[in-house]
Amino acid sequence: MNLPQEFKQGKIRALAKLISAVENREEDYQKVLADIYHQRENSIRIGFTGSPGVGKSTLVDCIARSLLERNERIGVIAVDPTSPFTGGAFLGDRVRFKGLDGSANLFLRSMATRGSSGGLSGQTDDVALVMEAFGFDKVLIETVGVGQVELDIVDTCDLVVVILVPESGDAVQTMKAGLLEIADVFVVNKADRPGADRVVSDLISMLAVKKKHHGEENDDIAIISTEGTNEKNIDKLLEAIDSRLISKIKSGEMEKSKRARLRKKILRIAQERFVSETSKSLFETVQVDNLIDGIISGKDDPFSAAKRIYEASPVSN
Ligand SMILES: Nc1nc2c(ncn2[C@@H]2O[C@H](COP(=O)(O)OP(=O)(O)OP(=O)(O)O)[C@@H](O)[C@H]2O)c(=O)[nH]1
Ligand SMILES: [Mg+2]
Repeated sequence: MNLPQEFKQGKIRALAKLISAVENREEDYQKVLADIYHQRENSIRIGFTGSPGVGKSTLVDCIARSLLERNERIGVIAVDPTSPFTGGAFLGDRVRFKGLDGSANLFLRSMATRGSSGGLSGQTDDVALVMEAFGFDKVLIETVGVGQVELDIVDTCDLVVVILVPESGDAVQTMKAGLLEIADVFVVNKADRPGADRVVSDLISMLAVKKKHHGEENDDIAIISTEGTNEKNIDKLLEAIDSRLISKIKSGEMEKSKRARLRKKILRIAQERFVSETSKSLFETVQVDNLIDGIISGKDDPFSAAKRIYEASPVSN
């Protein structure tokens, strides 16, 4: 049986293979993605981000279980994981939730985007797409919150959960404006430790300031204290996620951000193609070594050389 057929029948093996093909940018992967693109039905992507060790995996694990109990099918992507999913709960569940027909309600995939040109928004987006086409109701994406990667998660997810811990106190004060912009739900995890209340009240004041400047739009951004390891307040977190999703859909914000993401995605795909094709043809036609000789001997410089290449190329006309 061929791969697309097995994929359509819900075979986990086919899902894993297709994800690998996408990750490795195998030949024709875009054609395969195009074929399955419209098999997705209203699935939702939720991003979980935060500094290393704040409890992202623990919370993703808890949320995944709760969603499974609601009979939702869940895909999980851990991007650049610094530590593996602990506790073994996921592995155990993966077996337990596996149907007799080889289908599964839970599928976990770790992936490395470090160094890849598409970064988080490229590859992860495509892997999530495969999971959605496979039939998962929700795809949970864990990314370590460092720099741009953290902010890129917005381009991949419908909803972003930003996780802090009591020790984040000072960090909240100096929190990048970007992080405040992207959060749909704030979690203060490890609330069993001292300082959680302080972080919560700092967040409340920051959101109030933001509201003053930007109007009412983030009225329903929840701040939830959790204890991941004790599974405490997971129900509250799930409620906050649910209600934020509903309000984003009702207000039209979801539609708007979907369109914005699609715009970026189309551009990125076209750009990738364009850059790879043009550079291939450039290096086939241009005598680069001659140019280098000219630069080294002092007759030419890299800027003028590049300008001439560009002006001689079909795109400049
Ligand atoms: N005290 C306490 N520890 C917790 C809580 N939640 C998670 N932890 C612990 O914090 C450590 C890190 O948890 P992870 O879930 O692996 O954190 P992470 O954010 O996924 O970590 P990275 O993926 O490495 O960035 C583990 O030892 C957890 O058991 C909590 O609510 N309270
Ligand atoms: Mg983790």
